[in-house]
Amino acid sequence: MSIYIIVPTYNERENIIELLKRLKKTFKLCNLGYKVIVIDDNSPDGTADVVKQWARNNKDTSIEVIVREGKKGLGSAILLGLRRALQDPEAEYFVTMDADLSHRPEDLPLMIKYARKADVVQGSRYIKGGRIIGWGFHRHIVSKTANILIRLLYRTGVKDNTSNYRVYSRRAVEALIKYADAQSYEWAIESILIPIACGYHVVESPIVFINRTKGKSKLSLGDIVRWWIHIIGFKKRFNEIKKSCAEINSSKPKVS
Ligand SMILES: Nc1nc2c(ncn2[C@@H]2O[C@H](COP(=O)(O)OP(=O)(O)OP(=O)(O)O)[C@@H](O)[C@H]2O)c(=O)[nH]1
Ligand SMILES: [Mg+2]
Repeated sequence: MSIYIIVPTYNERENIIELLKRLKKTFKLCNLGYKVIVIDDNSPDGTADVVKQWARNNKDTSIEVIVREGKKGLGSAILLGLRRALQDPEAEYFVTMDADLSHRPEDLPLMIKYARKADVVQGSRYIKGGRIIGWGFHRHIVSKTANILIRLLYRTGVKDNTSNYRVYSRRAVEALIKYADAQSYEWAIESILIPIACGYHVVESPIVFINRTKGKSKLSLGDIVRWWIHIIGFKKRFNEIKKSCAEINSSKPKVS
């Protein structure tokens, strides 16, 4: 079993090493192997160099760093990482998580356990056992209303549709690579709605989301507005993907 962890970074020098250390400890405790792909957009704070040096000092060959020439957005960074991971024929589980320690590595073993029976495991703040620490009123309102809207518009049946902490199966990643187009924060929406449009099984696993305490958020007001527009605007594409997947499935020979 091979687990790939895709981590997009932009100016995460203050967080990334703690994340790598905690991932190492977590996987050691549950005796699982893993690989990390960091996709850095040439962060001015030298995030990529810090990771490379840490991997060298610790003789850690499980870490790969891909550096792009400039800030090109969270969504395109994750897609590149997923594409890279898919090149490994042994890769079975694909994790996406933020570098800012909002997504705790300690929540991963349970998510991976659920991944044995699902195409997408959504790290969920809105089911029993899940919660959010450190958000102000405004962030709670944005997240809650976005989730209500997504549930109503797309009937996802999922309580938390917007955290990027997820585990995907191989075929779910293949669908994302085929259909996803999001360059930036719209990724969070497309990357759950595409597997759902394909009829893939999504389950939720509780996570404790902790608002970043170090480094700066890259999420601007403009990003939030574009995000809202995308929630509504993606509906047409969602229906097209649904149709395309249904056609592919119906043309596959049935196994009896
Ligand atoms: N490679 C790359 N990574 C990015 C880019 N924008 C954000 N990231 C990373 O994506 C992850 C999420 O970004 P954040 O700035 O934490 O955004 P957020 O989690 O939506 O917002 P906060 O709740 O305010 O932290 C972090 O690991 C960032 O470093 C980008 O343009 N390129
Ligand atoms: Mg964050």
